[in-house]
Amino acid sequence: MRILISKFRSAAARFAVSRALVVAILLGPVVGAMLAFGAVAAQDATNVVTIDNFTFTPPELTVAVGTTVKWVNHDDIPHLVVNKDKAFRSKALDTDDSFSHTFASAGTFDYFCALHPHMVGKVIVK
Ligand SMILES: [Cu+2]
Repeated sequence: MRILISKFRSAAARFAVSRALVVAILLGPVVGAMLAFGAVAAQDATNVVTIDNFTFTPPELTVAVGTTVKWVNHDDIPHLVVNKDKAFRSKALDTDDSFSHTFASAGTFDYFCALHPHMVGKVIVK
């Protein structure tokens, strides 16, 4: 009887180990996908300029050549993003609208809002 119980216990232990292995195998890609998503989200966040209360944040952003910068308007009135040297110009951005521009060459890109010219910002591309 005692032998029977110990056999049962070791079988149960084996089952627990193999079940843990199955869970690990199944969760592997999920965890990997979550990590990849987190990395993409983090990268996005660094290249976003938000518009809140008539202010570009951050007012000055430094990025590498080839980076796409995205402006998002959180105000409940429209804003435009216009480069002083006409390298880019958004349409009027309503609440939660966004505008993206990819910077293909190095330089300093001063921009302002065409509707509220006191709103200014700068992207430095290195
Ligand atoms: Cu504006």
